[in-house]
Amino acid sequence: MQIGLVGLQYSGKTTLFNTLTKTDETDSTAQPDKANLAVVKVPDDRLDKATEIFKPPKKVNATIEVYDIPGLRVSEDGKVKITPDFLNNVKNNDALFYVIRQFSNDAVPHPENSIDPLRDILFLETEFLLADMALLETRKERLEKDLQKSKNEQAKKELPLIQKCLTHIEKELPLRLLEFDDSEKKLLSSYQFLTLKPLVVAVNFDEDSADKVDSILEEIKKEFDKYSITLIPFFARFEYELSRMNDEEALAFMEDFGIKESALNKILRISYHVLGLQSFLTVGEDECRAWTIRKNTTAQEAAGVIHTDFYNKFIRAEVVHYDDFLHYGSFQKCKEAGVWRLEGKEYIVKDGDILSIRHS
Ligand SMILES: Nc1nc2c(ncn2[C@@H]2O[C@H](COP(=O)(O)OP(=O)(O)OP(=O)(O)O)[C@@H](O)[C@H]2O)c(=O)[nH]1
Ligand SMILES: [Mg+2]
Repeated sequence: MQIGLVGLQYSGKTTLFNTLTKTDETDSTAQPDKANLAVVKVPDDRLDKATEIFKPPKKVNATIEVYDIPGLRVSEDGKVKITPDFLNNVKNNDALFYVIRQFSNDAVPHPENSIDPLRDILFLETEFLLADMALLETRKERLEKDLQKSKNEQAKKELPLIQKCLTHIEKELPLRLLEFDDSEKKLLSSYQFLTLKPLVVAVNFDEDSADKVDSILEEIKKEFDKYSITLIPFFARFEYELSRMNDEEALAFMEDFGIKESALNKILRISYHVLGLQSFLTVGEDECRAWTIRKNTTAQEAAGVIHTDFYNKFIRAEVVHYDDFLHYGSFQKCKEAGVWRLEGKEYIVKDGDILSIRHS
């Protein structure tokens, strides 16, 4: 699973990346064209608690990859332009985070020389719509040609789907608003349409404008409600400082500023949700571990995430929900209470299930 940080130059992407990954990649003022990729641990209270109980030498969090893409800058004609390199970088992500600038900082001028989050979001959405439209049109022509030549079964199936997407996108609406059935989703998955990717719009405020957060978000919501986006306000500079502190200092700092959850936690939690992901746990004295799965994953598929052998040789899954485990305190007590179960391969795993796979 990979999240791409996307935006205009100097919107705070690398600052956010450094916060999320606890790395120190040079900010864009020193190395303008460098993209950064890192694996981030997904914070998980349940896993922490399970580790306290079982005391294994090893704790393994679920992970997510974050890709920091160099922002769009002004080209020679004085306008901000989309480039093929940029589009290629954006394509390879499972979800997009638009990092939108709301902070002022004269040392790093906004490429449009003014702060206007609505304009910047609209710019990205429009460019991505146009890129998808061009791809759909090319594909449509290709399929029509194929069908003229022969009775290509694949093309016969795909053409109405491409047409459905084109009709929608010509109304200037992103593809993520369309409903698709499973076979359509499969056909679409090879294209990497940009407006089909789940989207989070992260607006980067400075501490001085904290009192403006609600009104600015409200304005954005009003304008983009129809686009089905998730909005997150954050304070890149401040959060970066916070991520360099030890836990105690950070907690005191957050209390002072009235912040309940760090951006790191909030962003990862929301991304998980937007991506339709959840986790299950495996616990024991050797290792406690959180595993990432999509919603509606079966017990056999979940077993396959641990090891392909577990998928192939799956017999049954022992299942207890984390909440029940915590409530009763041990597997034995869960058995006595009837909340410990043996489930077959079609069982749909729930977020927070503790699994143990029986295999041959
Ligand atoms: N005052 C202030 N400065 C910020 C904030 N966020 C980022 N900056 C500064 O703005 C400059 C650019 O930030 P980056 O995070 O490198 O921006 P970027 O989006 O990665 O830029 P590109 O990679 O060029 O697209 C850095 O010098 C940051 O310190 C903020 O919230 N407040
Ligand atoms: Mg950068």
